[in-house]
Amino acid sequence: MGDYWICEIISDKIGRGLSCYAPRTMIDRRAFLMRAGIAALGGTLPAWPQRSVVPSSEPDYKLDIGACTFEVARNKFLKTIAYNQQVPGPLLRMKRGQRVTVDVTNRTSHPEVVHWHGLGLSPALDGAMEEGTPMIAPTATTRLQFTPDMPGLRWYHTHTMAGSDFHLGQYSGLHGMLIVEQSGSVHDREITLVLHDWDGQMEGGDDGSMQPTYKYSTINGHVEGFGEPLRVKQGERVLFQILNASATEVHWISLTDHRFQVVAMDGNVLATPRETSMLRLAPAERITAIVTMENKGRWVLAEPRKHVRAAGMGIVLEYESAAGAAKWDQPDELHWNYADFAQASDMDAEDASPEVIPIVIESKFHGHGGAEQWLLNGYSYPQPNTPVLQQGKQYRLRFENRSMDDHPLHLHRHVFRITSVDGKAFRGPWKDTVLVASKTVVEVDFTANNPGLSLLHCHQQDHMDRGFMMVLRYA
Ligand SMILES: [Cu+2]
Repeated sequence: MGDYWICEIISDKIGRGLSCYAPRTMIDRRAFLMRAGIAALGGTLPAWPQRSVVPSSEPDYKLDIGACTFEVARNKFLKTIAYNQQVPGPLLRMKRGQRVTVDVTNRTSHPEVVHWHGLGLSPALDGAMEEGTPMIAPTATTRLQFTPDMPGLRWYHTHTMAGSDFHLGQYSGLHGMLIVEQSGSVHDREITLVLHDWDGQMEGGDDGSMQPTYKYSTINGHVEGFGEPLRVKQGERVLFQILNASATEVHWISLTDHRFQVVAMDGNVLATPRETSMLRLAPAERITAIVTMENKGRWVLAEPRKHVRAAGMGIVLEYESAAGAAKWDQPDELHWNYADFAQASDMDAEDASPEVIPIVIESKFHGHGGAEQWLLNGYSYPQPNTPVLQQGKQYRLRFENRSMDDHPLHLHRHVFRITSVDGKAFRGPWKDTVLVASKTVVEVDFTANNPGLSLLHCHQQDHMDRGFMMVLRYA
């Protein structure tokens, strides 16, 4: 068994360039020098595997979790943890129904776990310790095998706690897109955009709470004006695949002089696509949208909120042979409403009277500037009396947010349909994450069709770290 290099495996599967680095099975001088170089840049030297785990066959994909230093803005370097030493992690493309093997190596000094967000895998593979997924020990390699069954834009990310360390958990670079391909999409070009916020710190809010604030907000790991522009051609139909991988922040996206036709949300195709002037993505939400390129020029795609764009969240979109300064039109107001994406009734087999599971969301503060504790139905995780699902039955989660914060709620291993916001009923899109605004009630329906422990939690890192989780069980 000789050395093999990660780039050799990944380059034919993944649509972006990678640089070669450490061999998996042996430490040689070249790899050592590479890593010494990383350490010299200020990164932490990752723990070496004490013992090589050499699987009997080559995996389809490798994810290597380790220290990474990247250039976020010109001559501004950030240290983080990332997959395969790149930010965002490699874009994984898989085919629906085709079994894949993924080797994950943990070169950090703490246990790690990879959550396959939106894939509906078994609890042993899904990637949440609360469901019983085994953690990957420092220096260990774990081989995962699964068959992606749900087409569309999925993603993978760490599911560890961060506490007050803004280099850990979802604050880090441990996130990447996963596109499960299916035939039938009509577009000329695909552009992937991953949103993230970096270099955070906790700051006190007016109400005595502590909120994270960030120094950099990026698209694909770069601030506006640094890195390559998005390049398109006149007349193209461009498919945008957008993921908000921020640990805590809701983001908005607008593209000057262009409109988005939203064709899928959280990777799930909309029966009725909708046109909109801007997008809103809560943490973990994904939007797939087509933009027809019919206004030649150089334009800015950016977060329309000025302070977030000032922190870097923007990128230039450039038509072929267009010249001049990139143009930005500041939108006057923000607009996004799940109800705008109501789908026509199709009289399918959905139950008109699902069993309602009430989830009341509250916070408890511990003094001015102190940490809050999040309560679901009166208890922080782990709750003493969690809901028990009957396989095959329809349920309605009724989220009543009594807190002052908006929460992106994610149900693992299932998809749900948004069915009402603040008493207004509609047949909303199928999703796995929904933003429940402060002082509102949001209902989502799902079928209990995937037995096993399923984690329901706020995707905001500091909230889940402080008890905002609940495990649903099957009878
Ligand atoms: Cu939350």
